[in-house]
Amino acid sequence: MDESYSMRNTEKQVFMFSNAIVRKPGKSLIKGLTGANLGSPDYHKALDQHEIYVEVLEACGLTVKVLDPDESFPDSTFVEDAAVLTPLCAIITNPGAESRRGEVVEMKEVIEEYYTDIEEIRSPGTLEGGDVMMVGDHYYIGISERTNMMGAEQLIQILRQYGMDGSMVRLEEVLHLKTGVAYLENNNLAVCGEFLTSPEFIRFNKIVIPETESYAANCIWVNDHVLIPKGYPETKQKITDAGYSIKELDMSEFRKLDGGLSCLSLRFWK
Ligand code: CIR
Repeated sequence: MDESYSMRNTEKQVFMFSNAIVRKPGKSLIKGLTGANLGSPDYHKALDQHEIYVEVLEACGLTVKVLDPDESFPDSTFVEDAAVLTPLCAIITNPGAESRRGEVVEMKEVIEEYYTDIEEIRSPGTLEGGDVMMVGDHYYIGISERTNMMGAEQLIQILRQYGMDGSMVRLEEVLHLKTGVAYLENNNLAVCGEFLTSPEFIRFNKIVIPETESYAANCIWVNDHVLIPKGYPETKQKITDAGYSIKELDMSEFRKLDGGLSCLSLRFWK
């Protein structure tokens, strides 16, 4: 077992991410899936925002592998959905969105550079990484339009083989689980909308994100910083009050495609 991982469990120590994988948006981004009704993203603006995203991850201490754009998959900049990376193994997903299924082929090759233990979610199971929230060695899995029970069951089986575990959370209103909830370590959960009353999350200290700022519920903890989207003052105040150092990023173009901060990277420890 990975030494730092066992330390996490026995001493309740949070350990830091060392790496991230991202993919630059391609011009085909404008054809990405969306239910947002906010218009088409501006490709050049998206590229600039993505570049800053990478710089911020680097400023948080991560080594970032930047993949070239893949024009054949308009949503492929949202790399989070193609894999679930744990300290002990990587799981290649099987996206529920038909147009995104092929993204996993190249992602698997990239992940092979870092992991030897690689598992896969197989049809008819579907699973997207945006539906998977890691809390220590437990993974909450959203049952959504993209992730079905069979996909979630497969993931739980895999996690158990490696001494971890998972459980399912049903969602009705948002795209992915992490559209509405973010674990910020230290038992703190940023939470919005339908997840405020989820029995699964009763044990956490809740940082309640107001409905008017629901997009900001997709924020990410990166090595004691919390990255939040720019333009959400109440969220900024609440997370600052919880003791975190905040980094704000303009996410306007990715928001037009229902994409948030977590979706743009796979963050891990290799
Ligand atoms: C999609 O609908 O698949 C993309 N337009 C957005 C994916 C966002 N990913 C995520 O929340 N993990």
